[in-house]
Amino acid sequence: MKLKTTLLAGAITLASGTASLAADSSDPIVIPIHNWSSQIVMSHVVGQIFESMGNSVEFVTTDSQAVYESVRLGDVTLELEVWEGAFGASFRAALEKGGLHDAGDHDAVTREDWWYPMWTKDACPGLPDWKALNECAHLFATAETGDKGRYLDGPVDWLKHGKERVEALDMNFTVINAGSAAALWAEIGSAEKDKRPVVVFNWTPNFAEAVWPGEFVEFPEWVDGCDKDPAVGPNPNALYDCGNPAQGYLKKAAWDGMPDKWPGAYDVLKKISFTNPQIAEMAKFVDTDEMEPEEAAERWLEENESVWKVWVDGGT
Ligand code: TMO
Repeated sequence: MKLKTTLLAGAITLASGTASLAADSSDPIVIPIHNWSSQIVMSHVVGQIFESMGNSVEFVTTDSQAVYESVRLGDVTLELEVWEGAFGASFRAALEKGGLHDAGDHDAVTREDWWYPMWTKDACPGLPDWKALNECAHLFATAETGDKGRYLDGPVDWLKHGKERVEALDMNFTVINAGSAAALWAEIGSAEKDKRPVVVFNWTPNFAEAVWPGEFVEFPEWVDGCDKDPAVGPNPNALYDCGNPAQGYLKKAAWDGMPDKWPGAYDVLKKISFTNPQIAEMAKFVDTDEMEPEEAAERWLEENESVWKVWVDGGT
């Protein structure tokens, strides 16, 4: 069977004159795992697809910024969720150094920024404008933040530059970093009981949008260079004086050595494209339904064969 496949592959190569269709290496494809649910479930979904093709897969838990250096060096094979807002800068820096490449976009459109559940707007009707938020800062004051408003930002490795933005826009807020994604959901959940105004870091696609209707704060629109050139954005002397991209990309990235070492898996990686609802559902299985990520991935694959099987066998 193996011989026949190889011969057939050889014939196709000769006929088409394209790259070799050699078998994938038996070394494990190394997939990184980070600290938010959709990325963990998606990584297991794709890992299980690769395993179904006969590949071996290894998962490693890594920092979500440092991972681009690891992919560039080939210590990690790929990254499935390159969010423009959080990781665009690290991804671009690694691209410039060389060793990793853009393996295509997901269908999903992403946004990551300051966000509030809708009841917050009852107390601060000028929202979603950031200046209105700033005028309402006292509504968000806590014992911890004194007369400043409290903004609960994401874990530090998501590098949201919340503190820099507060300074650049001269806002009356104190930025606190959550220790985990779960701490963000706990903050919204506890505010829900008495409809206390809160503003926290959030993103889409995510399970949260189905649980708590809400909106992103509208900051000065993102302009390329806002994180590199002080002249860009409303404050001529500061970086990070813009919101994150409101229509951000979600990319896949791969080590440059992947196409040669695992051509079959690489071909599938290139075809993989998840939508906003698919990604939100992956997160929901874990964050709402409390499934283990591996179990959530199995369930997703079972229920979505028509989505992923075409990536593997071309839909035949
Ligand atoms: C990187 N994240 C999706 C959590 O903003």
